[in-house]
Amino acid sequence: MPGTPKMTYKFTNAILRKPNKSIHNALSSQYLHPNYEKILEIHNNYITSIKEAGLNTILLESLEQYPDSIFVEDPALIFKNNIIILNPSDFSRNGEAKIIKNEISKYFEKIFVVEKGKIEGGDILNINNHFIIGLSNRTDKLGAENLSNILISLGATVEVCQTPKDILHFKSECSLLDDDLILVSNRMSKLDYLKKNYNLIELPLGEENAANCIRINNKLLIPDGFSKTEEILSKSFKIIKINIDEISKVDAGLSCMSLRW
Ligand code: CIR
Repeated sequence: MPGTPKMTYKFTNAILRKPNKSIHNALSSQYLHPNYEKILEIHNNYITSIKEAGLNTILLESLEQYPDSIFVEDPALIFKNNIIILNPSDFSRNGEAKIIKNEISKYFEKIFVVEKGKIEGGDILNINNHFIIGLSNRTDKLGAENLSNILISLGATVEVCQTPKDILHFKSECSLLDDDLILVSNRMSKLDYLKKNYNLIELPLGEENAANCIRINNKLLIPDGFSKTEEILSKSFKIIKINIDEISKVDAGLSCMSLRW
């Protein structure tokens, strides 16, 4: 049973973005097109759940020109009340970084920008003062190195790992449950760095799409429809379930729809 929540998931605020109709044309490895009305419903449930977990929410205006822009986790990272603007790799997403910088800088003490290389928030797992950055098709060595330099200058430690092939983002198949406990898919469970340093809960086979959860204070938001995962996690956590079917069509999970601090 996890103890009192510690820093990494002790949040008071969340930034989200209103859904855009152009999400119909968001990036999708399966070439699927989500329905805007259904996305709105998921997003509303998500906001309600985040509030239920105790957070104040800041809702940014929708950006029709950026189909993937509700996934605010990818262009920015928050650490110790500082905002670090990242560098999304896909051409269709890269412009989100500059816009979110202008929108949210006012909430933070200092602003940093990763100027070189490519890096997206989905590839960054934060565990208290430590960060794991997963190299992937969206995050390259230069981006990881530039972000590492910023994080180290702010007093953090960083480990750069390789995200297993064919997984979009490092956090697509793992989530922090507690300070030393990570939920992982079978593929992620084989990463030496995770095996060596953390206790891992491995998802039941066939339920890999439940891997992206969010621990917020004493609640754990998990995707609906994964009964075996729910059974395991509900033994230790207060669960809130959210249907993510429509955002799964564009390879997204729960963490990508908010920035929390
Ligand atoms: C993309 O391919 O960029 C979006 N369709 C999904 C982004 C998901 N973001 C995340 O997992 N952090």
